[in-house]
Amino acid sequence: MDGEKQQAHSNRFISLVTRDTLAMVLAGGRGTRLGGLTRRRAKPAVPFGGEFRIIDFVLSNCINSGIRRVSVLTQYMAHPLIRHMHQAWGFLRGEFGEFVEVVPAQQRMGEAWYRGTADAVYQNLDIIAEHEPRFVLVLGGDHVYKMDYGPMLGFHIGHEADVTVGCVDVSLDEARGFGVMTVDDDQRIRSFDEKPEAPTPMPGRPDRALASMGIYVFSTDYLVHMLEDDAANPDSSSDFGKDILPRAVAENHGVYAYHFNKHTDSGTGYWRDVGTLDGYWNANLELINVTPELNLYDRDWPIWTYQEQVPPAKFVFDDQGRRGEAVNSMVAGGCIVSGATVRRSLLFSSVLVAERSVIEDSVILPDVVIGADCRIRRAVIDSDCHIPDGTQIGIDEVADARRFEVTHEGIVLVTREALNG
Ligand code: ADQ
Ligand code: ADP
Repeated sequence: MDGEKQQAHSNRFISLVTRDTLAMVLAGGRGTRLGGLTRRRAKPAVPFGGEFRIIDFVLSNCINSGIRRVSVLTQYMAHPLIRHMHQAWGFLRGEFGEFVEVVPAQQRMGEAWYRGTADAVYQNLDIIAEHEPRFVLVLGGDHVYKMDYGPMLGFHIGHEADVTVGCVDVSLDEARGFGVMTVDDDQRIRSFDEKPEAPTPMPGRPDRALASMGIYVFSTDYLVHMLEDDAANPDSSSDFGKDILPRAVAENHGVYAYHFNKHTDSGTGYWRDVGTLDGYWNANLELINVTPELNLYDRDWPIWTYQEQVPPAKFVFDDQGRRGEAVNSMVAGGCIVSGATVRRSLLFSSVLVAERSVIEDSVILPDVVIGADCRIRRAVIDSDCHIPDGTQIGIDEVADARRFEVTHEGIVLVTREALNG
């Protein structure tokens, strides 16, 4: 093992390790804090960044890290996700033992659907048995980030860990929504509390806490042992954050923290939990900045996805000679802006904006039609919405609140249900 510890930092070694890793992506959660955006699709299938879906980021991380055996575990509202997976992620070659596969919840271990995240993996232990990987990388399917998992696997081996938890530092206020840990000088986790009321700050950083990213490297034998034990305990909610990790720490197993921010070239590292509508709106509009933290132009780290073939975006004068334009905005293919103005907004594919409308600070999902003379500010408009001529959104708070979901930061979510209801 000592030799291996030393090798853990060499690149060749890491490529062998990533090849001996199976990733299991948890993509079944509902994501209720995204409100109407997840009423008919699981959160990992929510569109993001003009042409992607949230799950594309974690899957691209796997492929770009050299992990080419990936099972995506689905449950809630899986259909849009499954369709997207087939369209975008069917390109790996089965004959080389590579795959990105969608696993439906199928009650393999009895009558029950998945109880928690650990149970989702437990009910699919046969996939692990079939592939016999040395390591299992458990990943959440609902974060937007760029991360090379190779160094985290190297860290796991270098520390002879049973399980390694990816973590980031966040404000104490944010920390209440995450698993929060404390570590010793060797990065060994000494306490782990899921969503604590009063998060413990980091030493010397009274305003920050170390939060779990919900991603774990497990040595396979250890994972199997922990999950089988947990399954035999009727009092467990079978969740990694609530049950497995606190128990592993309490029983003094080798539980280590891999601090993502510190291991990136910039020392910061882009990672966003787009779990709330405010967070979702903000993370999308951040992409419009001149030098956004998330660089989608990085040829060394492509984000793979599926996009329908559509013509390039088009900006035209209307028949009265009014200019159609978009500034400080990103506009995907298939869009037409005719005699209308778009500012500081992100238009996904095939959005039509008609004469004299003005759109500002908004995120418009695919296939939306915006009629003439509309005024739209600080909104997220779900796919397939048809906004009638003359509609005002984000102008009159009281009127908005009567029809739509409005966040406490004043972002208006427009869905088909709300428009038609
Ligand atoms: P949460 O995000 O609150 O906290 P959870 O809702 O369990 O945890 O979701 C974790 C992942 O599992 C998500 O990707 C979700 O889609 C998926 N998931 C949930 N239930 C599932 C099921 N039944 N089947 C398949 N997939 C399912 C977790 C950790 C925290 C950590 C945060 C980071 O528990 O410790 O801080 O992630 O966001
Ligand atoms: P996603 O945006 O996640 O891909 P789609 O917008 O493609 O989901 O919707 C999937 C299908 O459901 C499409 O055929 C779409 O026209 C239809 N659809 C969208 N919104 C609704 C709705 N509110 N009620 C019924 N069907 C809808």
